Amino acid sequence: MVIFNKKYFIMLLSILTLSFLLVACGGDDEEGTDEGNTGEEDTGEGSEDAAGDFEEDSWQFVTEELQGEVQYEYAAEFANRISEKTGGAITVEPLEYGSLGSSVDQAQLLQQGGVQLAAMSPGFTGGQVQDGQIFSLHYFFPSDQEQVQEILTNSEALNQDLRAKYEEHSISPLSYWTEGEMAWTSNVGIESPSDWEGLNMRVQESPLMRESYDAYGATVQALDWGELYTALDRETVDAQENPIFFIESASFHEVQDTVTISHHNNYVAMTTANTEWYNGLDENVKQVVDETVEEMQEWVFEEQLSQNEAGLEAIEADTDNPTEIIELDEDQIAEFREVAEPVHQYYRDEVEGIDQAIFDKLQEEIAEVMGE
Ligand code: 6CS
Repeated sequence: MVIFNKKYFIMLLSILTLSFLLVACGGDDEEGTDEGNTGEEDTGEGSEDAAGDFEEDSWQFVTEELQGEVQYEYAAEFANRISEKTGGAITVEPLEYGSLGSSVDQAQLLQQGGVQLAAMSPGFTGGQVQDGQIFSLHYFFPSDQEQVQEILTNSEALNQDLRAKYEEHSISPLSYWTEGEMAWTSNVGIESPSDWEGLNMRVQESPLMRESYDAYGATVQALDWGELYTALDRETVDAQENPIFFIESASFHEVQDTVTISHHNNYVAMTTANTEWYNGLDENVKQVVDETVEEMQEWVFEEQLSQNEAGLEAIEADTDNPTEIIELDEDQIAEFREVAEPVHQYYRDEVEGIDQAIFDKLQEEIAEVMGE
């Protein structure tokens, strides 16, 4: 009995060992097959294997803002996500404002392919891409930022038709997003259109911005934001518009007595790629870029929201530089609208090179989102 058991035990051990070896070999085979499948179906999301699917590359992503500000933080987050999705094969270097010249220089650099990616404000190419000036119209987009984001994300007029216009100039807007509502800063405290009389307003390089402020009776001066603090301090310009986070971050409130919450417009930024570079990307890389840009819409919405909230709190808490915050009421806004709305029609009917179909389509899309 004991002997049988010993034999039986040895036999059983042999069978188990053999089975283990067979399973192990079979397992290897199966794993090999799985790996093959995974490789083919890999979405590229963060796996080490993803590196094998992507050739090593490095891109530059230039922004018009400094570290900590919305555009730069966007580029940094984008860089992290691209690196993660490509298993570290592709690195993206975020660049802050000033590292490659002025905002206009940066736009030109993107167009020439000197950088692959840029966060770009339409205001700096308004002279070239006439239709991009639609973002300069006052009281055209809603004031509700959720609605603005919905329009920017889903609009066909913007994401297809306007994109095609930009692409004629080697700029591919992959997405449009809001950096928040813009407010006016000044020393006079702007509460009605007549308060603009005699003020010199700082604008970006967009001819339509001139028309918008001309309608209120102001003069305008195009200036890069890097020169704006000094210009306001020396009173060579009297007023400017920007989202609250940027007013605080660039310290414009230190050299201006008032901030007017006017609800007149939003600060729209675009994630852009050089068109020839983007079109030449391998399909799997293009897919990762598109997917990341899409995901970033929600991320950047939350980012601007928290930066704008923090900016307002910081301005209010800055007792060394007291700033009066004026919020326009409905009647005051109606006064501004009355003067601003004819500029919409002027833009549509008079500005040379405008595609009226884009204006009409976008106007309809806006009305739909606003439930009008
Ligand atoms: O006013 C400007 O020119 C700057 N404002 C913002 C919010 N971002 C960069 C831009 O160049």
